[in-house]
Amino acid sequence: MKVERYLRRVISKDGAAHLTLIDPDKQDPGEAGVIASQASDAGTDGIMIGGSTRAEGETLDQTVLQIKKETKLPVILFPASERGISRYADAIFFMSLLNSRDPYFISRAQSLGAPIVKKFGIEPIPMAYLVVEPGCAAGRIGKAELIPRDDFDLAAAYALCGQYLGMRFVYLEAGSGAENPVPAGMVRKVRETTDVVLVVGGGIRTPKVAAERVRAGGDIIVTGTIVEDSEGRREKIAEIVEAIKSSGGA
Ligand code: 1GP
Repeated sequence: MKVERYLRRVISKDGAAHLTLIDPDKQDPGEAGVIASQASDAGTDGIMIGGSTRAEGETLDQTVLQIKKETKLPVILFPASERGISRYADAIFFMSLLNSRDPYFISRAQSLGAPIVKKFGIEPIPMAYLVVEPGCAAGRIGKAELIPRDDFDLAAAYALCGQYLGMRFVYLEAGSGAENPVPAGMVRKVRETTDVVLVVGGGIRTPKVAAERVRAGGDIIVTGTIVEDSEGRREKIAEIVEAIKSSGGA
C-alpha cells in the first residue's frame, strides 16, 4: 500500500496529484531517464510506465531501472497486457477495462498477470479503466465500447460499478493524443457519484484544461504526449503541475 498511501497523501496535501506517463517504446531507456528527471524537477508526483504499444521485456525493464536511477519518484506500471510487467517497478495500476467488448481486457489478461505481480512483489492498485470517446489507440486496442462524450450518466454508472467491485481508483481515459479530453462535466458527474480516487487523462496539454478537470473533482491528472517533445518540456510540465496544485481541494 506504500505507493497508494503516498498518492493519497499528495492528494490530501495538495488537492490533486500529477503523474507523467512515459511509453518505453517511444525512446531509449537513457532518454526516458532524462524525461523522468526533468518531470521530477518540474514537480510531477510519479512516473507511469506503459502505453497501448508493445512496452515489454528488456526495453521495459531497462526503462524502469533508468528512471529509478535518475529520480526518487515512484514508478507505476500502466500495462496494456500481462506482458507490460517489470519486476523493478514499485506499483502497478491493476486495471480492468470495464467497457471492453473483449473479456481479455476485463479479466483474462489480469488473471495471467496476477501471479507475476505476486511473484515480483509489486504493489497492485485496483483500478477501473474507462475509455471515453475518442479513445484513440487505447479504445481500438482494448476493443472498447466507447463511452460517448455526452453520456455522463453512463460514465458515472461504470465508475460506481468499479467502486462496488472493490476498485479504489477509476481512470477516465480519452486516449493518448486525443483532440478533446474527457469533458469536465463528466469528471464532475463521476466525482458526485463515487468516492474513488479519480484519475483523468488523454489529450490534456494545457494548464487551463488540467485545472478545469481538477476543479471538477479529478484527483490525479495524467499527461503523456506533452513530455515526448524535448522543447520546453520541463517548463510545460511545471506549468501544468502548478495549475493542478493551485486548483486542488475545490
Ligand atoms: C494516455 O491518458 C494518457 O493513457 C495520457 O494521454 O498522451 O494525451 O497526455 P496524453
